[in-house]
Order: sequence, then C-alpha cells, then structure tokens
Amino acid sequence: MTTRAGFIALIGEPNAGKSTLTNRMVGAKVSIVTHKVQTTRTRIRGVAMEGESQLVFVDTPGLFKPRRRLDRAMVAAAWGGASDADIIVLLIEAHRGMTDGVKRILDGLQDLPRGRKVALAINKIDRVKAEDLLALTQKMNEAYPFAETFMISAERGHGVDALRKWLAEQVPESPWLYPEDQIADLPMRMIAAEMTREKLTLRLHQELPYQLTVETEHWEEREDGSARIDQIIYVTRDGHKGIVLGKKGETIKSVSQASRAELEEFLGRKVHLFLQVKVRENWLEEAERYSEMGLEFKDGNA
Ligand SMILES: Nc1nc2c(ncn2[C@@H]2O[C@H](COP(=O)(O)OP(=O)(O)OP(=O)(O)O)[C@@H](O)[C@H]2O)c(=O)[nH]1
Ligand SMILES: [Mg+2]
Repeated sequence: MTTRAGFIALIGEPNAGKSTLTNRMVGAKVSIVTHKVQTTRTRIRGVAMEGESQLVFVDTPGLFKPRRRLDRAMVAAAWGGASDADIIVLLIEAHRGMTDGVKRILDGLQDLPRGRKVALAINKIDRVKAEDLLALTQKMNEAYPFAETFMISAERGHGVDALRKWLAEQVPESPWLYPEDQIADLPMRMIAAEMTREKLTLRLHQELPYQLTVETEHWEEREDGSARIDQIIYVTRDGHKGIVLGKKGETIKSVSQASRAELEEFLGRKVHLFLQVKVRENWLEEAERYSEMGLEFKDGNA
C-alpha cells in the first residue's frame, strides 16, 4: 500500500475562513471560529484522512500589517507555517475579491522557496453570484501562478470534497505522520483555553478587549472520570476585568457554561471548569504568555 502524507498550510487575510475550513476538513472543531478578525493566534494542526493520504492542515493566524508585538508574532507564525508546508492554500473571500491585503500576501508568496505548490481557494461563494467568480479567478491567476483554483464554501461544504481529493493526490509519498485516529496536534490544555477565548469573543462582541488571553493553569483528572480545569483570563486593565465579569458576574458565568459544555462534548466526559480574571498590565510584553500560546516572543519595540 502506498501511503501519502503532508502538511497543508491555510493562509489568508483575517476572517477568510481558514479555521472554518480546517474544522470542516478534520470533521471536528479543532480551531476556534468567530465573526471577528484575528481570532486564531497561533498555528493549529488538524489531521484528516482521505483514502491512503493523511492531510495535516495547518491553520494559521490571518496575515495583515502587524503593528504590535502580538500582531508581529502572529504574522510570523503564519508565514512560518507557510514556509514549512508541502502545499499552501491561499483563502480569499469571494465577496471581497482581490483586496490590498490579498495583494500583499501575493507579494509575500514570491519570497517563499521556488517550486512551492500554492492553490487558491475562493471561499464564501455562497455570498456571490457565479458569474463574478470567473472574473475573480482570472484576475487572481494573472497575478500569481496558482497550481489550481477551487471555489468553496467552507461553512456550507460546497467544493470542499474536490479540494480534499486534489490535496490527497498532491501530498508526497510518505508514511503517515500521526496515528490514524488523531485529529489535532495541540495540547489539550491549549484547546481548552481556546474554547474559553472563543466563548468570550462571541459573548463580548465589540466590547471585547483585544488585550485578553486565556491560559489553562491547572488540569486535574478526577477518580470519577471527570476533569477539573482551572483557567485564568488575563486582561490589561481593571475596566476590562469588569467587562469580562459582567453585571453580577453574569458574563463570565455564561462564558463558563458555554465553554464547559463544549469541552464536555469534546472530551466525552464531565468537566468542572473554573475561570478567574486577572489584571496584568504587561502581559503583552511577557515572554511566558507567548510561549503558552505557542508563539515566538520577538525582541523589538512593542
Ligand atoms: N458566508 C460564509 N461565511 C463563512 C464561510 N466560511 C467561514 N465563514 C465565516 O467567516 C467568519 C470567519 O471565519 P474563521 O474561520 O474564523 O476565519 P479565519 O480565517 O480563521 O479568521 P482569523 O483566525 O481571524 O484569521 C466566521 O463568521 C465564519 O462563520 C463561508 O463559506 N461562507
Ligand atoms: Mg482562524
């Protein structure tokens, strides 16, 4: 039996649908998704099988012009994911087309090692008319020599099978890189922290402080088969703490309930989740916070 396996980096502007596509490919939620930009902060690997091919999807943070230290670390992680991958899939949004941000990414692609296979996935086709797609496809392919173009809806699943089949043929002959039943390569404590960050993002909308991070501080396996998970939500200001807690602690309570429910589903057992909010003015300048997120802490001005 000839097996194939490889890394497929999904890159694109923030909000393009990279994490939605990762989850759809894997068939489970391994990467958090929200309507907000800059949801994904680090590289997240999700594993999918297609015939004898193992496809390791590398979901990356969105690519944008970085300003702050955290932005820079996120963008560096995304390009790092792209340069390590066997195949790159650039996701763009059908209704937004070839934006300045997309053009900047195309420039960035020129700097990658030559001969790297790059496919284009025009996502969110459910939002446009079919005739608009042809013009966009043509324009994009004039700007960059894509190996193939796919039109997909990561959310609804259109075109995703064709993309998966193509990728399965393109990855190199290789033994599988992960056990057949593994779906993610991210420590459980981090997946758990991400779930809480997703619920906070969904709950807080425009109130959400950008300067917020969640860490799993303690994980205890209990004899009755349940897990006790303690997490800390770091914010930079007292005012943010109030926002996260909400009136009479209502916000954090509902976040905690939603996160716990999802964790229980993911783990298939009972979870006791305890959230604590801490003000830490400087967490965005602390190397330890970055390593907890799986990011590199880079020197230089914040
Ligand atoms: N209409 C439509 N919406 C989609 C589709 N795919 C993703 N979305 C939505 O687009 C938003 C962003 O999706 P994400 O998967 O979080 O995007 P991302 O590229 O991972 O974003 P960052 O992590 O911030 O870089 C969410 O609200 C998704 O539900 C699609 O095919 N059609
Ligand atoms: Mg994402």
